[in-house]
Amino acid sequence: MELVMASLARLRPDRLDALPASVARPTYDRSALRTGIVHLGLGAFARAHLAAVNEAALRAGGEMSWGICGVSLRQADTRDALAPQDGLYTLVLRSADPQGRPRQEAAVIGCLLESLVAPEDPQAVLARIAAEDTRIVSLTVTEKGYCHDPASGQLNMDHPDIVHDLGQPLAPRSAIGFLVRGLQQRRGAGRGPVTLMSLDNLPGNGHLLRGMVLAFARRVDPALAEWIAEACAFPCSMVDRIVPRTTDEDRREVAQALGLRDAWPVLAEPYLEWVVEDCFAAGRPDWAAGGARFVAEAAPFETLKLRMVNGAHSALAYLSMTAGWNTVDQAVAQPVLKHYLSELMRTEIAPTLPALPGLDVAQYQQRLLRRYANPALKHQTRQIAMDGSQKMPQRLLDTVRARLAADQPVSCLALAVAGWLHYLRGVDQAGRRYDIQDPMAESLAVQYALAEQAAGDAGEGPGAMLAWAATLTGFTPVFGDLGRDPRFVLAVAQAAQTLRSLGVAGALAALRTR
Ligand code: CS2
Repeated sequence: MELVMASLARLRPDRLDALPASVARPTYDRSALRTGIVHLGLGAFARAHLAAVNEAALRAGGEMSWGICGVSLRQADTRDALAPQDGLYTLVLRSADPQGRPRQEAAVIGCLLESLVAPEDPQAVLARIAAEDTRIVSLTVTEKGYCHDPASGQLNMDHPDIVHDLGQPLAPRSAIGFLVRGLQQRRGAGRGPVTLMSLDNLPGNGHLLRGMVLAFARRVDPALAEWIAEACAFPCSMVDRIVPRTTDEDRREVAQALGLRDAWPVLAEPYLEWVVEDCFAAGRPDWAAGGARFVAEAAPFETLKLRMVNGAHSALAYLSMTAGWNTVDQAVAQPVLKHYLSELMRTEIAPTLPALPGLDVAQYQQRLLRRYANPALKHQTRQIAMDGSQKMPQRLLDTVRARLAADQPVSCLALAVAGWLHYLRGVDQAGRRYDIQDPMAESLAVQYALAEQAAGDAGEGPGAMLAWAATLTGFTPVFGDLGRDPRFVLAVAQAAQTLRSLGVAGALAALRTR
């Protein structure tokens, strides 16, 4: 197979005519496209979401000033893969028909005009942000890319990248550093304001980004901070599309479908949602042509999505890591887990959601379970399990807070939280070890060891798990003050106890019979 791959010609603009007719491709004059969007964080998600919607707007005859310059903040691998293809890549939407037969739709995306690698040439990135033609700077840098304290949402001024960037105007490392230093150059050159648009899974992502940017800018130059606050826009948005990491197997399959070799295609589910606040400082593309919805306030949509899609995803991922279920479809094929997720959503998450006109929560939940069950995605539970410290607050703990404030039970949510804590042991039920990938991995390991010690000191019996849960939920960077609520600590202790004594399937079944 490798030989076949190597012998195939590479995807390139002059070879688009060789593609099978079923593969969509740019229908606009790519050579006339100019860069209006600088995107920080050129991962698979941005290429399957923002770029796909932007491409649809161009194909629908949109303005030719909205090409994208993608920036990788760390590695050169995406640029290295895409540069020989002149930025072209394939987006494959995968699903299965009701009989489970795979279905897919492929499109070559053309709106990525340039890829930069920030550590190689930070000044080129700053120059792009400051360029006359740039009107939107968007971000998918994941939760940890904001260098904030997950529980409080404040910029962490002691974060090594922030400390570094405050002293390095021309060579920042963090997204926040690039934004502020780029805007500083922009203002210095007398250019107009831009829109700064976060597309990460964080509540009030626009407000959060604004807070981080202004906190950093105030340290650099208060007048700059004032200009940004007055002139730039920070729309919040809810983004939704499941995009698993591309594997070599995917590369081979895409090559077969294309008859050309694409070094980095992206695979995604067909489902896509993007609800974005219509406040832009310097215009925007007509993304509605690609399925985006413009609203006055994105908050209720964000809460719905973060609590349902991401909350249930994280619950599933941690329990699956312990149980040894490797992919999301494999996990939801377990009746006990599927039942648990339904109950979690129906009885504990849904009642905390803000009202959204026209939303049928039961239908949303059913569709979500079908999306998880998509057998063509092979979405790894370990991918979702990453960076739990950054994800827990908005995905599960805010929901716990809302339930406790209404004096409602939290047993399903507590099982998800206990699932995360249990996962931190780094070993599954069959004794297989895995790495904890988390920016707070070290502190979490220390806290975990303290919890084990506290449990040991408390001796046999229920007191042991209570001491364990109290120590772990006392980790304030993630739990804030939630660890001081005895109702929560008790619920987590009970859930952790059942996980330990009955295993994942047993604990899920026990919850069912309660
Ligand atoms: C997932 C999300 O990796 C994760 O943590 O929960 O990336 C999820 O697939 C998307 O947010 C779906 O829109």
